[in-house]
Amino acid sequence: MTGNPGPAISSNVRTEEEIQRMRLAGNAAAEVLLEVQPFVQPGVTTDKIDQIAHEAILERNAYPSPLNYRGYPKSVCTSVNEVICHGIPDSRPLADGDIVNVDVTLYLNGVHGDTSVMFFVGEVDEESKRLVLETRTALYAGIHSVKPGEPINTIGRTIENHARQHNLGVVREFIGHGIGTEFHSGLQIKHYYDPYDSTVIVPGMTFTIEPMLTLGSPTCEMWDDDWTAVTRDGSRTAQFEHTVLVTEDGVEILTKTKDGVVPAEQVLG
Ligand code: EYL
Ligand code: CO
Repeated sequence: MTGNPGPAISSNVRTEEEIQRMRLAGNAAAEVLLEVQPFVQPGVTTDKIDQIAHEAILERNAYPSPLNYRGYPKSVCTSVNEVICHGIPDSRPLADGDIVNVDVTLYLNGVHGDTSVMFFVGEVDEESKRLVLETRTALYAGIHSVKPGEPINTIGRTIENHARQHNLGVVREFIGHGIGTEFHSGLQIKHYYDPYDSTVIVPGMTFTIEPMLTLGSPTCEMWDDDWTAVTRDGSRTAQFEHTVLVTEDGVEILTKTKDGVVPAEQVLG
């Protein structure tokens, strides 16, 4: 006996009862994105998108997790073009050719579900489409690399390899996170390869994977509001996010509807 308690992995593992509640929270978050989709059009403000999502969340007897979280003022994040993440909804109307991420996290029956997708606003240029579609493919490659017994850095290695093959940058400053009864629990999910992160993937873990890829340099800059992260070079950036559960032999996406509709797969065809 050494008295060493070993790495704290048990707190990252959910009970079957928590997992069942997380499926319901994930279902609801996915439904909210599908409800927002028809409103994402040229001329619509991101405040309007926030309002639609806020109402859809309350209708499901849930609470929008970001609202008042560390002082965040809105219910969702809306990140347009060069905004990497945590864009705050405002009165600017979306313009033809914009790309926008809508990030929904809700708290239902004691647990959180967190998911985001990109939407095309009107007609989008080919380079932006490529960025968005390859970012989605990178998320799925990362998800499908999840296997119990493997080190958690497999996820970031897979995502970074995909990005490199397509000449896209990977943002390093924002990472996926453990999620459950807390919005952010201990686990860190990097979207690039960290050789020193040898945490082992265990059945029952729940976390987000939410890669942000860039057409130009992935170097970040923060706006004076201290929330909005943008690319320093102003290049466009894209993000998709799912909440996932590690199963005995792989992974289950929690942020899909009861009928198995996955917004990230549906919204862009
Ligand atoms: C709130 C608080 C600075 C969100 C996520 C909203 C943002 C910036 C202070 C993660 C962390 C959403 O959805 C998220 N991850 O997928 N903070 C978040 N805030 C916020
Ligand atoms: Co999120």
